[in-house]
Amino acid sequence: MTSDEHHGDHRTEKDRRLDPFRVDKRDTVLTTDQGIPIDDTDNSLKAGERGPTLMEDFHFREKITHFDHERIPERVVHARGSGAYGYFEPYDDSLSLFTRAEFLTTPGLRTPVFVRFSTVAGSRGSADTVRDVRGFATKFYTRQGNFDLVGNNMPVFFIQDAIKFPDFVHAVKPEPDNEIPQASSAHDTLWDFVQLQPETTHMMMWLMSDRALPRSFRMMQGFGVHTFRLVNADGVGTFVKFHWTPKLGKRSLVWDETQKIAGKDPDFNRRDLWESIEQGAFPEYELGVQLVAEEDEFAFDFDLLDATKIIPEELVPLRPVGRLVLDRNPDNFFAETEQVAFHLGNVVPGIDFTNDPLLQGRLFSYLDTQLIRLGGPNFPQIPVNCPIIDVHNHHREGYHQMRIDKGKAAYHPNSLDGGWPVPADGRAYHHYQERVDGYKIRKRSESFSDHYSQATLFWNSMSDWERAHIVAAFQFELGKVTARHVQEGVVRNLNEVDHELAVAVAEGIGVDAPGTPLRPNHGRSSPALSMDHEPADTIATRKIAFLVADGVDASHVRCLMAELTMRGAICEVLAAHGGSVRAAAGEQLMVTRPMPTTASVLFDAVVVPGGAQSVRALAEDGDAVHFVAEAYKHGKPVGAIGEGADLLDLARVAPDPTRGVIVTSESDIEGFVTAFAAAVAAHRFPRRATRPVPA
Ligand code: HDD
Repeated sequence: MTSDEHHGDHRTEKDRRLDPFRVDKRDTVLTTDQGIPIDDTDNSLKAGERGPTLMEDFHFREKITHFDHERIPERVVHARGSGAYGYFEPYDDSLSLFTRAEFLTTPGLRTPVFVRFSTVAGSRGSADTVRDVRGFATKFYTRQGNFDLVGNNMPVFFIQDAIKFPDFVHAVKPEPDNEIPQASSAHDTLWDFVQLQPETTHMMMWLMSDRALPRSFRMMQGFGVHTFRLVNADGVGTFVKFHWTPKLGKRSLVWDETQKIAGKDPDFNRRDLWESIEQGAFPEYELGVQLVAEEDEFAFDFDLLDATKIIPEELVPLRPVGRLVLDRNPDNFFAETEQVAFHLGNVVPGIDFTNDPLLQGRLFSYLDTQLIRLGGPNFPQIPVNCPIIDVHNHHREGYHQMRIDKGKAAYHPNSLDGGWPVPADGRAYHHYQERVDGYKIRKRSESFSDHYSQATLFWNSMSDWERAHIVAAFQFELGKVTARHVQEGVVRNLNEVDHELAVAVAEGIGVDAPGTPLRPNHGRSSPALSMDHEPADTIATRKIAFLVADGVDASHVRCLMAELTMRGAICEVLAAHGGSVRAAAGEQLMVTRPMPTTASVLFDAVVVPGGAQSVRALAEDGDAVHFVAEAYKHGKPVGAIGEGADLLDLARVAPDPTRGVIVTSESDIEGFVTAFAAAVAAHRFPRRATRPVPA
């Protein structure tokens, strides 16, 4: 099969450019790296069958040497990631008033992209569902060169100046003496840093919220975080914030669930991304921008250059620009996802930087890190990193040089090689002409000094259940902290955010609650920050478990599965064993997977179909009872038909159609489908009273 056939008609220019590097092993024989055919790779060359291995065994030496050198340093942060290719397409040309960037302004132009999602703190092999920020890094292979938007799923950051980044990362990473804990912020050093560095407060509110527990990379936002600058053809600049909004809505897991998933399926988010693309359910996001005219730079009560601040959408609305679709998995994880090298300095004409000191520092760090990670200055030649336009300059040599640059003159200007390559014409990148004037000074601007107002804004914008989750998260994390003065320090900072929050956290961890509010809560909120009113309009790619045993009413299962699958859900039949069960009417019902190999935490919803014998058997099976109770506890839709209701009873789950527990008689399957699908679309029912449910 050719690559064209494999990828259908939707091949991007990037995809085509990867072809010469793709290696297909079909119809080949085994060779050494020098091309020498090999017929035995199972036995080393020895002096006698039981004798010592010989130095001259070039195949053995080459094989082992290559193996010994297979690892490269993992990323110092964002080590664990998953990537996918796709394209970006703008809706119209309306941004051309603000930017020369063609990929943002040419309707119908599909720009190839590679996106890498990641967690931040954990090692490359750590679990996906830890409490952490998620990276959302996009490389646009535009016709004007590569543009990298290296963002996160939270719109603010922990620190204001890049010089604090090593301190922050050292604090959040496993502690240096024993390298514990892995991929977790719940430990002394992080919270010590947090209590002493109040600029972290706003970001910590986000990190303690369910934003840190995305159900899927396909169901989380992305943010460029910094204020960047768009520059139009006349050289006029406009401040801009970039936002990605997922088409499937913003959806999160709950904390207990994430911890269990980390054991049951540490690849949960990675698998979800991979499988949805394989199944043709392509993740999609809308790019939106917030634009602020240069003359409005000082129109806000925060500094646009301060990366610990958002621009509330109620002040500057989001303007939709285009859509991002991820439609192809990489062929090789290491070659593509591991070797992709993002860098904030990769900008195209029409996009520029601001003096945000966090952004400025990143402009140094990303290039620097790739040099050590990818072993030298030629990493842009690695296929995933190459632009889709040809590259010409006088860079030469260095480790792993792949280009064979012809000619004598590797310098500019030259006459010997005809002066080539010549300086570009009007297409060239021009830096925004900003007047800069000031004393050299090692000082934070006064305009960066309000660390609490937006943390309060975030808190005020949360619904009741979101606040409860935030309080529980602070209690959990600080409950793991052993240094009492650190716990107290954090509570003191929280009292600057909101008195009730500080009191609730203090009570949970057993330190003295602050007696009085430091100041009245400012009372402002930004509804756009809450996840409580996400549209509940789709069940696409939601995973629904059907619990069955011999004697199940298979007609219900088939009918329900057909209806839910038609709406895009993924239905699986689970039984105590693999293979099939014998249904009530005598026919076989195929089992998708045995229950012991999976768990409720890997599904979005559960249905117990009718069939007296089946439900009796399930009632005897602790796994099945636990499955239902746990799904309920995690706020998931739970459905039962006919006798299925008995299993719910046993799991202490009472029917409550307003809170996602849908129970119906055998005669009203149609009504059940409608109510159950609506519950699945609503995702979770966090307002249930779940404390007494053991699970
Ligand atoms: Fe960073 C990786 C996002 C601040 C230094 N960062 C990295 C990745 C993402 C971000 C998504 C993974 C890219 C990939 O998938 O390969 N980083 C952010 C955001 C920040 C931020 C949104 C604040 C707004 N980062 C930041 C600062 C510094 C760095 C202030 C250093 C001064 N980041 C790095 C790095 C990494 C990195 C060390 C590690 C691996 C890499 O770059 O390629 O250079």
